[in-house]
Amino acid sequence: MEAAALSRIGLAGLAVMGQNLALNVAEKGFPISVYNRTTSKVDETLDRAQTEGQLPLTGHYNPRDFILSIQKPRSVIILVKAGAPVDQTIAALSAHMEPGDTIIDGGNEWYENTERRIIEAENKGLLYLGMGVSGGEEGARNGPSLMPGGSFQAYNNIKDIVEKVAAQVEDGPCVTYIGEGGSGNFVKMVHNGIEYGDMQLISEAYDVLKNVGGLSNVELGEIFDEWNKGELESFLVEITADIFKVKDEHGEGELVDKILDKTGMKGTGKWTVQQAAELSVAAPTIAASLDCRYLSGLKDERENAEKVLAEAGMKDQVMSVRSGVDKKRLIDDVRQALYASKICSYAQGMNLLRAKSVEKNWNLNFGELARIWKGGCIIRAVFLDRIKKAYQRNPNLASLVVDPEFAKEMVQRQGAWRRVVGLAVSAGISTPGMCASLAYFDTYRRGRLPANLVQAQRDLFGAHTYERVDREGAFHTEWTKLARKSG
Ligand code: NBP
Repeated sequence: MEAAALSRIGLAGLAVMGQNLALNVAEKGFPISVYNRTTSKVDETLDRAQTEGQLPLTGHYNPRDFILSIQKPRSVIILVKAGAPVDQTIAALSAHMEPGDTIIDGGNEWYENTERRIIEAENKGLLYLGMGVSGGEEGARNGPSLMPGGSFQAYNNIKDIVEKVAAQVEDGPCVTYIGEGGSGNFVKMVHNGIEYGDMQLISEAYDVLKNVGGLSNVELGEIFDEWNKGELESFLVEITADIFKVKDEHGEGELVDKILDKTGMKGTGKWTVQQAAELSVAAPTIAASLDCRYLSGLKDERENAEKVLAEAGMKDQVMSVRSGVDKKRLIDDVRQALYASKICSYAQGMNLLRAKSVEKNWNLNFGELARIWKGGCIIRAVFLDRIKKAYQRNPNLASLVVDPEFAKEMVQRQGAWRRVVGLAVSAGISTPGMCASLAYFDTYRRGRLPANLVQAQRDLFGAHTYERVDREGAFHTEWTKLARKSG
């Protein structure tokens, strides 16, 4: 009897991401073996492979048969829940793997877990990649953005596959070798942090237009459609336009108004903010977006606060601000405020990546990162091409804010940005992301800050010493004694 042909690659973990990525790989002409702990998902995937075009996909019901069905050196993608399930899956699969084979974890994994697993794999002679996958279900099926980091040799083993499977943009497939260690997971984590920031900023634009501008959902849908034709063109702006158009099938009006205002999260935004703090990198826009998710979760407390403060005499200022607003101008101002705020948010994300790259010696290529985010992923946007070019012009750019082109754009938009934030503050509509971005801009661009006073305070109560602007050295002053003497 002729032995069945071996598959080019294997994929274990057939939930949303795994199933769709496996079908994508098969559709690109690479025969693939699949496996899942609960075997009904293997059958589901086999059914889909048939109905979606008789794709070259074979199903396996135990780890041994699965591994032995793959040609050597074997490459196996794992797409299971991050954390312990990945270790358990590696243990089950690696028992049947041989030196030279490769494991690729495609989950949203904490980068240090990947670094630990790289060493564990090395001890067995196995190669290891931690590969960020972005784009959700649709991206996995039709072309995600892929961020593989770890063994370069492992990357070369699957390069032909991932380059075909990834989203394609005019300057190539949305995949590149990110760097050593857990760099692929780290980059994916910061991508998600930036995604938090983008979503927060868009929700603030919506809040200001709806409440200060008095715009209806129909108008909002039209405006976001319009914005999606210009500098803000992006997946998130496009889907936001669509959201405003969906009617509620259970009642009057649009569905968006019926959704409970509590945002869920899975942890990558929190990790991003924790890492920013660890590395002493300011990421206030991303942090504001995380804080807003926490506050959104306090629905009952917020409703109570609204009541208590109304009883204490709090008046709603929205109507009085709205009456003085030129709606057309507000819409244009909010577009500009959103764009300028986004630049600052991306500057924070990129600088976090740079700090980590220096710490870990990853040698990240920021232009390439911006390029592979241009397609497939949730933050894909025309604007990323400008970021790519900024880093191509100057790979050592201190901040996107000081790239000559972005600098010009921020200066042009700062008037509109300040008007929007000012109006929102007077109306009592919180715009923490836009405010954080503007404060970041205004702090970063000022040659002199009030940090001199903080240094004086630190020296007064803790003898922490201070430096002077006009002479070298560390100084300490007996502030209280001198103040009392002269006072
Ligand atoms: P889930 O994160 O929901 O995980 C479900 C999969 O994990 C199933 O295949 C399940 O097998 C398997 N699994 C679990 Br749970 N515990 C296991 C164990 N102890 N041993 C073996 N398998 C186990 O799947 P997903 O939403 O497809 O996401 C996969 C990864 O991709 C995650 O890291 C996720 O964060 C990441 N990601 C997801 C998205 C998205 O949009 N969903 C986007 C980007 C990245 P079972 O069927 O036997 O229970």
